[in-house]
Amino acid sequence: MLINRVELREIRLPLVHFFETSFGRTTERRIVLVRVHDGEGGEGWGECTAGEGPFYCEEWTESAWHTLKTYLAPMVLGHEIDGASGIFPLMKAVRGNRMAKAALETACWDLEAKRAGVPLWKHLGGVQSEIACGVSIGIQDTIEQLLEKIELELNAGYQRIKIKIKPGWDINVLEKVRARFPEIRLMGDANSAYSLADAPLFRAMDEFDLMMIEQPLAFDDMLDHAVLQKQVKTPICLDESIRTPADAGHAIDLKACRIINVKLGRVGGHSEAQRVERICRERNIAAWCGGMLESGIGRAHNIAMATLKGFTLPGDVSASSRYWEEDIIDPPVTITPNGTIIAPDAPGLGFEVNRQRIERLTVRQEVVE
Ligand code: OSB
Ligand code: MG
Repeated sequence: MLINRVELREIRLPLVHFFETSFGRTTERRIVLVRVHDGEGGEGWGECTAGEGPFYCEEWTESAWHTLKTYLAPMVLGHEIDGASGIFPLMKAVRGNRMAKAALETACWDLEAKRAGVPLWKHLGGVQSEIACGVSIGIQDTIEQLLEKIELELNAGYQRIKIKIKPGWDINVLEKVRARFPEIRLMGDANSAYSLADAPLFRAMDEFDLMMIEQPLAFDDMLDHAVLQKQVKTPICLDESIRTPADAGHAIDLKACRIINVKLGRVGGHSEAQRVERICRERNIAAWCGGMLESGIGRAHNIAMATLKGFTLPGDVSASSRYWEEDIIDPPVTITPNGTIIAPDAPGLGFEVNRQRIERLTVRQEVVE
């Protein structure tokens, strides 16, 4: 296989409801899409999961655009490779920038699966034809609004509820949510809003019987998380801290977490995600698929990844309609009444990319050949 053309596009896509975390509020996504061509009529699509600013991690829409255009696309173009697993190594000279790399790498996986005529999830080695889904609910203006949202998502069938927490929107909120919904699978995600000095707060959260608490401490830390995990019963789940398969191994060695959130962009694409999944599976650490407010293309890639055997807990992969008035794939992603998504049968991503709609949403475009 050989990539002879890489197309970059930035689209703007307004969210149906703002999404707020401890690091800020998003109302409109700026998404970089990548389309790769093999010169034989084959193409594949990928999505960059970087945010609009460098707040979740160092990457953002603008940095990914320039990195893809200036460095990554030229490194990949024109090289004969055995398959999509050969793409990540071609980009080795660029350090970090894994979300930019993943956008290109995942596009090549879609292309390869289409060339093979098989659904991407099977091509990756996925074994679950139906994946379990949860939702991530952002910080709301009032607790009443949050409770209403939770009710709505539970009625839709979602299997677990994650709420975002930050100082001032944590214990008080969890207490009310737990009182109203005593039985549900519930968790909190802090997006690094706390420090070890807050250990007593996390000990107090033990009484809410949370499935896990996600990334309570610094985005680049493992040692403090290991200290905190010793002091609390609730499992710690790492998100931001796990950027590579080596990170996953180190976090497990250090007992910094008991659960890992795997994000395709954060680890650099499908090949690296497969390695993280394998480490989790072999070392009995539960893994689940995280989300980054993806459009349909990134969402379809997440679904494919989440069919791997090690993804044993409900992910943050949910229906298109929770995010978008109209998605850029057809059909949009929907969930079953049991809170699952059925992996698609069609080759590659398994959803039709709506080019007309993408064309209308595009604010800039670049072709690297
Ligand atoms: O920490 O998991 C996170 C969204 C943007 C940045 C970070 C995170 C999230 C989510 C949303 O929780 C998950 C989703 O619904 O896509
Ligand atoms: Mg998170």
